[in-house]
Amino acid sequence: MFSFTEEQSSIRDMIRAFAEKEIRPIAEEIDKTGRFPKETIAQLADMGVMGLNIPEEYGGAGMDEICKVLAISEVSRCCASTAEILAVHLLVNDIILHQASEEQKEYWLPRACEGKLGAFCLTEPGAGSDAGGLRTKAVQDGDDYILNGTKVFISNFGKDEGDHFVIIALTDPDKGTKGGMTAFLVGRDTPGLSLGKTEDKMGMRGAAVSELILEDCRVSKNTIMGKVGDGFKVAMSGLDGGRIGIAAQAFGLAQAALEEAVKYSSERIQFGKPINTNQGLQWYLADMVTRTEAARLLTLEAAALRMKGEPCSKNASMAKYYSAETACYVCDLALQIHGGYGYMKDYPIERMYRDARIMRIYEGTSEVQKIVISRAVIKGK
Ligand code: COS
Repeated sequence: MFSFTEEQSSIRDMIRAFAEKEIRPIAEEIDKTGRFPKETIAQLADMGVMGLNIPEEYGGAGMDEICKVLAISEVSRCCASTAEILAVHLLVNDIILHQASEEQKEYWLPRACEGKLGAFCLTEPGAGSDAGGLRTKAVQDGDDYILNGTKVFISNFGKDEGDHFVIIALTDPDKGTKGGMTAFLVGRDTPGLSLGKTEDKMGMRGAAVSELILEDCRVSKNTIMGKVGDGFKVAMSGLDGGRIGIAAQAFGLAQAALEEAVKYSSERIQFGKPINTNQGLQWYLADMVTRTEAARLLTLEAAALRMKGEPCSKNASMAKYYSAETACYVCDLALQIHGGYGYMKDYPIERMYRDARIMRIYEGTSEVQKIVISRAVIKGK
């Protein structure tokens, strides 16, 4: 049993109440229309949630990693798309906080707290699981760098969405992941940075995901975060925190699907009795709740380690892997319990089933998480 501080419990309760009142009622509509919930993001910013992991001196709420997990999971319990927007934004906040210069922090962090969205740009057409295979180049020209390349599947980027971008680019192609990549923090208005194709997705339809195109995009050397050559480490250590966020999103969604399954199976009468009086179905529910709880505890454990500044890559990957698999497992069984009705758009489980599927893929597939976990365990970490 994890015991929470007063601050952690109160953020969880506050966000649960807000999500029930404001997010759940529009979850179906934003899924159907693919509309970005900008009013929700503005409300979350007003509540301090968009700057949750930013210290008060930059306009944030100064909360810890456990609060982040609780916030994302409570939002996800009502709408996974909205939780994705929040999780990616908090990942970018975290990278800026830990890697940016003081000048960059003073400029970008207060904006982020106001709800101006951050996006993380690592993936490319030829660099998915092999993130080190990216081709976007940053060539130095005096005090500037010229960026050229294409980033794909960029969450929080759309026609009207996305304010600032963490971009990982090659500064020394010969060195690759070993000192050849650099992280840049670039604003949307930078000439040469443009919006490509916006994706039409199976799930997470309220969250904007697009291509980002860089064509002779000239940026000052002051946009570099961390040291030249440290970009892959910036990306990977940022993803440690990001994966904890996605794990939270995944167990929050699993919790939601479990609740739908319990409700439906209590009300649905077949053979003259509620279907949850059948032992086969009870065993489904037992597996669903046990796995959801295990995912939650793995995620909180990873968050607690990260909060203490201890190495957490293995734990973040275990949490992300297990939570994502659990979200898919629980949504699948919850749909099965709903029978034919679960396949129809009249019940929320149909949306949850689609939303869950990406969780085994983004911010590192389950297979990539297993690479990270096994490498750590072989090294005795
Ligand atoms: N924190 C800090 N540094 C890290 C790190 C971490 N979590 N993980 C790796 N690094 C460092 C390594 O220490 C190494 O540097 P040194 O040679 O100085 O030690 C460097 O980064 C290269 O690491 P590695 O050799 O492990 O890189 P690989 O090319 O083998 O890639 C995987 C490793 C597969 C784990 C990585 O490419 C990955 O995570 N891929 C998935 C990408 C992803 O999640 N994409 C989603 C994008 S957001 S939707």
